[in-house]
Amino acid sequence: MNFDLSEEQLAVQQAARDFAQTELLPGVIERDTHQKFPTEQIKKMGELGFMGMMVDPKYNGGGMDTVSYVLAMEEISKVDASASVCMSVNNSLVAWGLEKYGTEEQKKKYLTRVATAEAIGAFCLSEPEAGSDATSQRTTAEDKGDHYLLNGTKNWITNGNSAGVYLVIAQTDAEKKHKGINALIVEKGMPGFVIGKKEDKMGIRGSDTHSLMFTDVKVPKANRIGEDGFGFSFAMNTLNGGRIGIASQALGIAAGAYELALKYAKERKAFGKTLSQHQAIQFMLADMATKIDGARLLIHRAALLKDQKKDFVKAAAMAKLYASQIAQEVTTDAVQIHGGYGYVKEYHVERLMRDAKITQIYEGTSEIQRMVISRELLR
Ligand code: COS
Repeated sequence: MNFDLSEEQLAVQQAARDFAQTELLPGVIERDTHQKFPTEQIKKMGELGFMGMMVDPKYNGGGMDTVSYVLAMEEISKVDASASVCMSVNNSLVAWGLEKYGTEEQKKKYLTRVATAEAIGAFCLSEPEAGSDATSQRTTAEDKGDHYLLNGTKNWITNGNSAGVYLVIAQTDAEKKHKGINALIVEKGMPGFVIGKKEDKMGIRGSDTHSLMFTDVKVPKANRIGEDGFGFSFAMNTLNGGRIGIASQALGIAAGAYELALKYAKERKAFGKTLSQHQAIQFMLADMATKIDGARLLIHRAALLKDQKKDFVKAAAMAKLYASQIAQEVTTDAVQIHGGYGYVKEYHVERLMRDAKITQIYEGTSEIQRMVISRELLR
């Protein structure tokens, strides 16, 4: 067992930390308040290689390992969870899915642009009546010979308006249930594809979450990922890895709030001494730091297993379940340590507390993670 990070991994971590402080921190409160997508920042993240970190360099990626990716995700999430969810979806769902299962033609046409965020990716599985129950897809992709005719509505789609490339899951043959589902690459601007309403969210307010409507959208057969009927497996396999990204986001949110609380506790005085000299606060900080370390170890193990091409499904689900849980607890404690200041926007921790909640919901709720974990334990 080796807990040391390589020089390259440390450099990636430092670069992400620097970027977050210099490029993401300014304006993060305003973007949250006004629900403004970090367009310029994501563009720069693409140029710096944060948007296709694990992609092969021949498709414009960074060729890095998953451990480097989770380190960068943690640093970006400490400051701006809206930017980091865009980064997570782009890297671990869209880029990974295209690279692992796409044809050479699809990789050249789409992955090369997704990896640099020239075209941001979106992953479209959830529907108004199919979130956790993902096999109940109502969106249909009717087989018309050389193309599919796509009809239906997708909900809560991250990067919904800012994306250029959409991976859409749809039912082709309902009789075959989940084995009749396909994953299609849809481009923004295809006739019949309309971006629907933007959600007004509790947290990650800088990220653009939309519903999407498809009416008789003609998607060429060449845009199907994998064999006919592979769509549900594609979605499941992709989400297995995506959960490592969201776990890292939850960890970063927790760690960001903890770092702010630690600093504040050393500065703020009450009853003639700093907060950090009160045992009540010391014990809170100890619990927060222990939870963060526990989450980090689970995440790094899941990332390492993935890099070693070993089975990481249970490890990823455990990492997401735990990291998202402790993100609730740690951010709430960080607000508590800040007292009244914690409840106002300028001190950042209230935003982190709001941002933390979604990590227990998207890319598989905590209940779904428990299903995944217990199935692995009991099979
Ligand atoms: N990894 C790979 N394949 C998986 C899988 C996983 N974690 N979980 C299920 N599958 C496969 C199964 O092996 C099965 O395929 P085969 O019939 O070829 O063996 C298929 O998926 C259907 O599985 P199952 O019969 O268990 O389906 P269920 O409807 O009972 O449950 C769950 C599937 C609940 C695990 C699935 O619907 C799920 O993960 N839902 C959450 C989806 C999600 O994360 N939504 C958020 C949207 S993205 S923000």
